[in-house]
Amino acid sequence: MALKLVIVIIQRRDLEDLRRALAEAGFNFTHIASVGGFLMEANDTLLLAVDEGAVEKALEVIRTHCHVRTRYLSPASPLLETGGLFPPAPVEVQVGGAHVFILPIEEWQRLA
Ligand code: 2BA
Repeated sequence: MALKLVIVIIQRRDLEDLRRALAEAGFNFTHIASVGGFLMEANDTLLLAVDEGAVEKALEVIRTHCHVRTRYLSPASPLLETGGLFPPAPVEVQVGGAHVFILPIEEWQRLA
């Protein structure tokens, strides 16, 4: 059976639930602490090597445990820096549930 590498980027708040659910469903994974390039906030990346036939199950678990949240950003304003009176309105940003990349694995070796 073909193997796939599932790379999942999630919000930190979803990590504990998702870790537990993936472990209970029998998935092995590696957790890497990461940082989003736009918000520059801590998020988390999980790497799962799974049989092709188990990818849908993994996605189902991820879908169930990763939630969309609304964040409000206060953009830096050149006006404020020069003493202007009107701060810019916060910008609404939807974050999550999860970004998932699915790649083929050409070869997997465990070197011991
Ligand atoms: P961040 O890069 O910190 O992005 C956080 C949220 O900010 C994004 O949520 C999106 O709603 C917004 N955002 C990102 N870039 C933007 C831009 N240029 N203009 C306006 N709004 C922007 P999500 O889309 O749910 O992304 C959550 C995290 O997933 C990202 O954190 C990043 O770490 C990762 N990610 C998203 N797309 C990716 C991609 N194509 N490749 C690699 N990582 C990605």
